[in-house]
Amino acid sequence: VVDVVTLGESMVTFLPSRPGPLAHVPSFERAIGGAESNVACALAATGHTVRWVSRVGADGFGDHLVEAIGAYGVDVSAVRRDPARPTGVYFRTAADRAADAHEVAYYRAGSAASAMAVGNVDPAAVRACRVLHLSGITAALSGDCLALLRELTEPRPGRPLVSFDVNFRPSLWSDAEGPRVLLDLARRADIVFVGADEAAEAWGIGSGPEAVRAALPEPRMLVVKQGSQGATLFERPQDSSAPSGPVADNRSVVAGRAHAAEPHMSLPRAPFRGATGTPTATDGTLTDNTITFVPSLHVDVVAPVGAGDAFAAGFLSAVLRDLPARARLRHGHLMAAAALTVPGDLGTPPTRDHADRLAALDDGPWG
Ligand code: KDG
Repeated sequence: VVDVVTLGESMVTFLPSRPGPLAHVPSFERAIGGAESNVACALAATGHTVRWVSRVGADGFGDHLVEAIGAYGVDVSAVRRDPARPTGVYFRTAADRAADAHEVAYYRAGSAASAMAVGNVDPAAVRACRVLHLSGITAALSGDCLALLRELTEPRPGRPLVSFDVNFRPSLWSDAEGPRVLLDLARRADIVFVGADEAAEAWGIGSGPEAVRAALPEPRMLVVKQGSQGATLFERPQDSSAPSGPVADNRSVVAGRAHAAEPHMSLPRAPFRGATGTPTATDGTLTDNTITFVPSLHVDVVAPVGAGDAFAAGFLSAVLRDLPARARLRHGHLMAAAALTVPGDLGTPPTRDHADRLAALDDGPWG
């Protein structure tokens, strides 16, 4: 049983040699991307056992992804090669000061990863973990991929803790159903990550964190990322009446959590136990939540892409180590800062010891 399994498409990423619109970029440098493998690499770099499950083409780009992700210490033995379909690639621009939006050009339709399906992903490779991390990108790749995510998030005995990053990519959704599909998947997860702006865009709700929680009350932990402001964690107390399931390796991912056989969609509401942090929750759906806000670190942002994945990795690392709410968010911010300050998706995260020391400071970066 590894600490974390992530499942999703990785792509060879082409980073521009200079800022500006795609039409004006003369050359690109090869790197690796893919939200779920980014999470895997960051977790492996910080000392966790991680497996990345996917499909890539039987081509040179597939070789490169498997080698590069494996070199981070990620177990890539469950990655399958598809001789009939190519590895996806994408190009992106770097924002210049005049226009801070960047362009992304995906070449991934019909990719090897888009053929991931219930019938070709080894269930044991996906389930033998403490945390299974998924994202909404996979849901957009194909009907088979969506069916796979639905299967993996099905509440059932023995299900690992499911972590879900909404990752709404409007350009990947050809129909208007995307936001609804993502909401339904998020509702089945134990831990959800979503940007406040992303939630507002997808679900047409207010972008305040409380509005996001009101739209998504089910996950036990909901992290609403508020860009350079910070991140808010909403956490419901664990329901001690939930039956513990037959999982042999039922170590406390979160202390005492009976995580095996919970009917996630129908858990009774736990009684109000007060909130730390923001005591502003007057909405009835928030009264059983503990709410913790931690501001972001101030860094000179080079490229924001990959920061959300790094945040998820830092947070999950702290969940796996049973750290309290504030430390979980701080570890998320510390990992995100490493990704924000490099052009590619993957920064060099602080060592675990260093991150623990930084997260424990009372002022300094958090002041
Ligand atoms: O989170 C970073 C990813 O967005 C990037 O690596 C590409 O996975 C990717 C995607 O589908 O957008």
